[in-house]
Amino acid sequence: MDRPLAVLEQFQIKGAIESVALFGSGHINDTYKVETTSARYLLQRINTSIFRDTGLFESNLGALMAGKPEVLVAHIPTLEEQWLFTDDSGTWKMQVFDEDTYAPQLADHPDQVREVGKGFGKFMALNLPVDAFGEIIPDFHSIDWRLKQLDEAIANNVAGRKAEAQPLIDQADDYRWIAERMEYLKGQGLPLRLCHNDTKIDNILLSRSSGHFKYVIDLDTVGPGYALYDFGDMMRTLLSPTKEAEPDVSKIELRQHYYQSLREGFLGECEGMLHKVEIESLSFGGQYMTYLMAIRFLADFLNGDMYYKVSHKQENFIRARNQLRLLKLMDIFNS
Ligand code: GN1
Ligand code: MG
Repeated sequence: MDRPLAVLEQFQIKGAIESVALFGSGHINDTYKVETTSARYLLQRINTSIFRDTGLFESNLGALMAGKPEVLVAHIPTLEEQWLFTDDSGTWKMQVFDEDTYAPQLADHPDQVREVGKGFGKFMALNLPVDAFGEIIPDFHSIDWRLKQLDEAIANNVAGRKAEAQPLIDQADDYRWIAERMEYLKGQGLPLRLCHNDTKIDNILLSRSSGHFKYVIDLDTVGPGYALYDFGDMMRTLLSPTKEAEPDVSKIELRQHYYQSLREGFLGECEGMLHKVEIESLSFGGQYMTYLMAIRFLADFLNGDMYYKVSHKQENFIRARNQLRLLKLMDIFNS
């Protein structure tokens, strides 16, 4: 608690600090909610073992904030007019917290799904020049790189979990065609876009009063990508009524009417800028992102939970198993 307090003084905040408390459920960074006598903020310590290039992180954030887009929560500069503050306690950033908003954890109504789709559709429709941004985690959404990491994790078997993971490894093998399909689509001229690259349901803030979309949050991974990445990660996190670590695999479902609402919400905002090949590959995006996350969770399980925060030693196994189950349900999108 002492550290965030000292760090807070480095940002241009209003009012006297009343409270600072841990907040949220991200897997990577530490987030604190800050209340002052006149405003509410979120302070975040960036995990620099994952976001290593803080210079690029700051320039990406600056490029995003330059036009002060309405779809993004305002960020607070430091006293030196920078977006990040670094000292020996870490690298920190700060943003406004809007009390009228909430981040939905699970989708429970098609209208809510439409609003989430609308939010990330508006983000896509910003259509910011992709060349002004760098890839903060190189090859972040490259399925080839993720499969290579999985293969290495299987070969090294550092945590001795390979035998236990074998049924999941076998299921994952059946979907290697997804990598080939992606290559094919790139060959068909899929254009690079400025993507959010982490379009989970809880990275949207909805208004508590109206239920309508208010802001896109978690801008850490904004950078070059393909429209199907952003649409796909929404499918991954909105179509099933379950959390990533749901213990009961039989509860995983694919709600097709939610898929329709999601498409309407998203395309209603950005259809005009998308090429035919992008629109036609949106549902494949769900398969792509679900497969990618299955591989990432599985590799992390095999590596002994080096990357994702876990609360017990089965958690990454369960996350991978659940993604593979969802992926199986997405076979209906095979054309
Ligand atoms: C991580 O930390 P969080 O929850 O924003 C991950 C995403 C995954 C997500 C899965 C930098 O995001 O790619 O989709 O977990 N972010 C990074 O819940 O690896
Ligand atoms: Mg994130």
